[in-house]
Amino acid sequence: MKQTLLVVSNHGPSAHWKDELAKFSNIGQLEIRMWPDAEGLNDDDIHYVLAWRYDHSLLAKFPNLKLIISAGAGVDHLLSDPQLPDVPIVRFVDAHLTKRMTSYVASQTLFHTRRMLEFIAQQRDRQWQSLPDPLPENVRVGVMGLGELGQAVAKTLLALGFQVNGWSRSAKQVADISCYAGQDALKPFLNTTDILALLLPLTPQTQHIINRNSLKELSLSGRAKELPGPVVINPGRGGLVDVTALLNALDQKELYAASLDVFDEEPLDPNHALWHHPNVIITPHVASITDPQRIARYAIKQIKLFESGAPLKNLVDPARGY
Ligand code: NDP
Ligand code: OXD
Repeated sequence: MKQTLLVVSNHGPSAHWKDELAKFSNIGQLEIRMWPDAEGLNDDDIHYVLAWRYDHSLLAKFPNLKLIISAGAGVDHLLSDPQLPDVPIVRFVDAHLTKRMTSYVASQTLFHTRRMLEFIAQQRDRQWQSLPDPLPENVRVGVMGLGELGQAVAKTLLALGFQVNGWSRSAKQVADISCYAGQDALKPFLNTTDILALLLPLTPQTQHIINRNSLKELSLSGRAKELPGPVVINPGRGGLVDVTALLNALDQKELYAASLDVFDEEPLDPNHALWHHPNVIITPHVASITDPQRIARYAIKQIKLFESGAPLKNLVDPARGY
């Protein structure tokens, strides 16, 4: 029987996604459509969906939907859909996605520890003044979330010579990384973290986990004197951070700098105060982009697994929220 994979996204995966999917789809009866081009299709013709930030309520229209594939590693765009169909969900886990994320966090960690914000400001004023920078071995980077991306980031930072702490829900053992787990360990983790990298999923438990109180706990003692203050790097999700508290901490000099890739509302409002803050680096949700060829190959692989009755890879647990 003919099967249909529908690609749904409000953030326009480019038209060539369809061609990429077609390249890997040699399972005969799979038709590929890009929403909203569903001409000639009925709602009950849709069996698989590849989704990235779509209009909630759309998926509920498809009574024969069997599997949802998230085109991103994060699934908050799906799990926040009040009418999400009760079918398995798999998320994107990919070596290239991981490499891009490690380079983003490493670049921002090096940028801030080398005090580049201040050098860029000095350059604007043609000012020639040296500033001391801390040795990596004297800087403690804390990675919140020790999953696919967090662990890879932690290992890369370790290889660059930084001290690395990690925090997750369940206990972990990762060589040479001080691992903290659970709510009770959050304060000691933050107290010994100078540069905080957020690689948590957005769930009801992690919403605004970085707030006025948690920011005050950062890097309480033992920070190298060459690092002017703690730093927050957020490529996770905008909702992890209370931005008002973050701006306040920057203005009070409790925080030295922030690198932000994700926001509650994207694109970020052109009038938002974050744009103008001298100690904030903003990138437009590009820390790690989904490569069309790789997501196409991945989606087709998952559909083949499903069709053959084999266990799916990277299944999401909706009750856990990620
Ligand atoms: P994983 O699911 O592999 O890892 C999530 C980690 O977060 C796990 O270690 C998990 O703990 C931990 N965690 C979840 N909830 C809690 C909690 N309440 N308390 C403590 N720890 C918790 O996800 P990935 O590493 O693949 O991705 C992380 C996030 O990165 C995505 O959800 C997405 O939001 C973001 N992302 C952003 C991109 C960008 O371009 N900006 C690109 C790709 C992803 P445990 O190990 O115990 O389960
Ligand atoms: C993702 C993202 O979750 O790009 O993969 O944000």
